[in-house]
Amino acid sequence: MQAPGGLELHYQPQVDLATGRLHGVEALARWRHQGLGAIPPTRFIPLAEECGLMGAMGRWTLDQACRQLAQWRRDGLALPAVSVNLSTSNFHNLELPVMVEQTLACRGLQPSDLVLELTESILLDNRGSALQTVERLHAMGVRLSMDDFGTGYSSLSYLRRLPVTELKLDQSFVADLEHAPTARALSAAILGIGNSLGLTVVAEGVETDAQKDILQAQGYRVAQGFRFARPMPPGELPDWMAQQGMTAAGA
Ligand code: G
Ligand code: MN
Repeated sequence: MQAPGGLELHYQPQVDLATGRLHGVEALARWRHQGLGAIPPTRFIPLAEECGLMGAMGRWTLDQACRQLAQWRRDGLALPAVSVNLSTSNFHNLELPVMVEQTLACRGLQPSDLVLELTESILLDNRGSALQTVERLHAMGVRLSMDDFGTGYSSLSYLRRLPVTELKLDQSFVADLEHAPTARALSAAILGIGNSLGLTVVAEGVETDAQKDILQAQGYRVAQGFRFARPMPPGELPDWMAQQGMTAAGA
């Protein structure tokens, strides 16, 4: 599948704090424009949305991330899963589950190899198609992760309606952990919610040792952020893993 001009995926490791192993990698879109340089996702995603390009972008991202995971595994890397960010409009497409199934089959992957990140905004639309799509994906065995958890406007009741298996603690909480007792209390509370619902909670945007230590003391198992690695081009991941002592398949 051809990449929309200048679009590429970088990958950021998610680290299991207890074992030091990889929990997975998150695929993050980057757009390099010939004249304008690097354009941040906060700018090009709304643009793509406006231009009706999100369908094409979602398809490309999904295929690209799956292709890359399969390639890394052929290269002998032990990578449990890849997380892909899809937009709310992608989840409104009732053909998404079939597309995911075909992509996984085409790349020789299992549904459990894929995590789809969504935001609670998928429930703001009451057409019901997003919920249907999400339920079908869940039934197929694809895992769903709630991104930016703790920052939205809706009530917690959406956790009862969406079959997610993972919450991602928003990086704004992590940024304040060292200095704001409220942020610490909220991150502990969010882990409590996750634990009591049997969900994995991933702390995002971990930049410092102090943040990592606080999260670990609170019982967080998985963290992601510059403290461990920046999002990197796929060619750099094998070296990063080797430096961390994460080399052989199944290790
Ligand atoms: O929406 P989502 O949470 O998936 O976006 C994650 C964004 O945060 C990515 O664009 C990624 O590059 C960025 N990011 C990843 N790790 C860190 C970090 O440790 N600090 C900051 N400030 N940003 C990060
Ligand atoms: Mn994300």
